[in-house]
Amino acid sequence: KKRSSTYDWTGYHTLNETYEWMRWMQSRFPNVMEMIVGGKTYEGREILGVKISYKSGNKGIFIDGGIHAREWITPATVTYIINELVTSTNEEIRTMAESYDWYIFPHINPDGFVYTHTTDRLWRKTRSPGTTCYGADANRNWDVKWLTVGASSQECSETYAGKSAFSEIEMKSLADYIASLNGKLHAYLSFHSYGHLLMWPYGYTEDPSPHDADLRQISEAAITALSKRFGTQYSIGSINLAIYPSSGSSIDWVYDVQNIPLALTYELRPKSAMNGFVLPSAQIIPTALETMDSLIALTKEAASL
Ligand code: ING
Ligand code: ZN
Repeated sequence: KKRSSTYDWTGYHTLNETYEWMRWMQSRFPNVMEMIVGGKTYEGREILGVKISYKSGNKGIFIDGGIHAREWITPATVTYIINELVTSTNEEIRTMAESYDWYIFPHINPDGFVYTHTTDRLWRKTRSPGTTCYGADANRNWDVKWLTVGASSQECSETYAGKSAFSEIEMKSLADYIASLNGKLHAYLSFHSYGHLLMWPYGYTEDPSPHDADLRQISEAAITALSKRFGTQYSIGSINLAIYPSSGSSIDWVYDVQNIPLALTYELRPKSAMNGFVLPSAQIIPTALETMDSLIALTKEAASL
């Protein structure tokens, strides 16, 4: 088993390795980092996060990964972001890091992630038992236009919305945590894979959200910056138009219910592949680097939103 001090981004990690690394980082940087618990899981695990704060009075940026268990590049990228925010000496990263309070959760579906290690690498959903199948799609379970479009009422479907809105304790408890930050958040960023996309609300309708023009401008700046390092080409658009109609997603809930206009969701590498969820580990660092570039541009462009 790897020691926290040798945790790196040349390979993927288990949930326990990442949680241990987060605690170790907190012990190294106790003045700027604190452990936060964003919620709990069906099987009794914690949704563990870190808050990074350099000064009081900053607005917050909330980042999550791993809502879908098999999208392994997302916790890998999110932990990389944590590491950069506290250890980078790059001037632009330091300015960004110290201008916000960061609430970062690499794994918001821990039970599912553990299951991708033990049993089924391509598991997507949570692990709550139903009558015939396990789990709900955590990104169809939020209380916003729940089960109206692009979601299933069939327990065994990959996009099963759950028994009811917030039936999944992971999403219910995390939503309560987000709501408790009431007014503090400037942005919400949710990481998925795959497809090279940067998207904004809405998923549940093709109608433009009130901030469509601003979000397009911010996203354009972000993907331009992202492309500079390795030439990776992203596309942008509302979730509904850029990927597919979908209701009950975290980003639409944060946008509509929490009134956070800067709500964006990434579909990281690869662009396409036979099995896009199994991204070679040699691509973790390149993915994380270009994503950091986009984050710098995004926060600059969005400063006035
Ligand atoms: N894609 C996302 C999904 O949940 C998405 C697309 C993102 C929908 C944000 C709604 C909101 O289906 C993957 N790959 O999971
Ligand atoms: Zn996903």
